[in-house]
Amino acid sequence: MDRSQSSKDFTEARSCIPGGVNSPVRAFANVNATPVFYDHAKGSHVWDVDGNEYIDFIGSWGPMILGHCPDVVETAVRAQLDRGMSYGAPCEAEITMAEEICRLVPAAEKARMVSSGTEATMSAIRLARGYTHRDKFIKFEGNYHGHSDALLVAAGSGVATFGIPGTPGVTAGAVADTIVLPYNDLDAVRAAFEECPDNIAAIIVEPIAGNMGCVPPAKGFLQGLRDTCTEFGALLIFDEVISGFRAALGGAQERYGITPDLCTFGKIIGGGFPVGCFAGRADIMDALAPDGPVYQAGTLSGNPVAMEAGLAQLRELEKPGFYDELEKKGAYWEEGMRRAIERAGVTAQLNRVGSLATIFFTDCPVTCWDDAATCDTEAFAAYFGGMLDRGFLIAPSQFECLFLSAAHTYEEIDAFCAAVEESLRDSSAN
Ligand code: HOZ
Repeated sequence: MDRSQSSKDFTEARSCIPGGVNSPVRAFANVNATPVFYDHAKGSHVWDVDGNEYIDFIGSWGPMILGHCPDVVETAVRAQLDRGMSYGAPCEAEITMAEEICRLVPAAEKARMVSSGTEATMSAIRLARGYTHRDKFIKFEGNYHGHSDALLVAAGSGVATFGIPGTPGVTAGAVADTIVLPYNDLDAVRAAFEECPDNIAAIIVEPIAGNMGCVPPAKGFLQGLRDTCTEFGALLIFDEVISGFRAALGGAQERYGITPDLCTFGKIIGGGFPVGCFAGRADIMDALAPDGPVYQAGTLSGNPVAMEAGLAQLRELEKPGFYDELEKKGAYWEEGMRRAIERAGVTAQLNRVGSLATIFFTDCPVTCWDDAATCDTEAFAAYFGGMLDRGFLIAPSQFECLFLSAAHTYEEIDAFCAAVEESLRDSSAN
């Protein structure tokens, strides 16, 4: 496959953009490849600047649950463009969006919009600290909550991909109150609270981890977090930037039946436009300015184009049977993948929750970061290269998810699994 124009673009990009990319994982640096520069995308397909066509299983890292550029979202965006692009002032679409979120998400009694997942989690932590008058919070190894200072410790996603132990620029002071514990380890959570019973403001957790690859919560883990927070007067924050409106219409909290105090969203609720949101119990949310003392603000927050795009997408997700069909496709993908792995004779683990999945190149089940870290990332890189050359886009890192969308057909999933078998055979033969 000729990708010479992508290579030229990457060289040019490196001269004016650090690393040639605006987000590190996109650089393909850990899969021994140069990035594909996209030209356009529609449904489950992407075309690059060399004219190559791919079936895409990245889906912009989650937002494109209907596939790229769905007609309903495009129509809503075009209609809004006739009325303005950014107001920096209240508009009715913001109310509709907040009402939708509060209707669909169990924990949400009030919601505030921001412009990215990073802003949402950063603001939720500040709110939790301001509300509880406590300083410390717990996060889990391999969970990624965006790149704000206090949360950038033992993080997943690009931090895990590039093996960055700590980030210069994040001061010791900024992370002094961040307690980092292993995912799925309730004993460690209990011990942290016993050591510090009165000063932990919150636990923030990806209820389905999606940034060390897909790692489901162990049975009882989320319930245990809920109970411990309640016992010690701390707040439970679900970071549903990935799982929100994907694991179920009401997110992981609906899927597992555990209601956090606060939750964060992004990706899907923007319909492909930059969006974030944090939501939760009204008495906590009311501590935000202007009603309360906890400050948070943003010029593009509640941007009308993003609101209309997100609302158009949410209306599609609410149609009867949407999640049942997505679940069915996920199960079909998993069956095909298990067959492909077996036929290729390689050792690998498959984790899947609904339309989120990861193949891990390791012989141990992956339930936490220490397990994920045992993966053979060179084997992943070879698999990635084989898939790319066969016209399939998957996340360029062992520590990210594969995203299925409603636009993927069963035939495309069959073709994907056949390509997996070939790629695995090729890479294990070399
Ligand atoms: N941290 C993001 C995925 N978990 C990266 C997204 C991107 O590069 O766009």
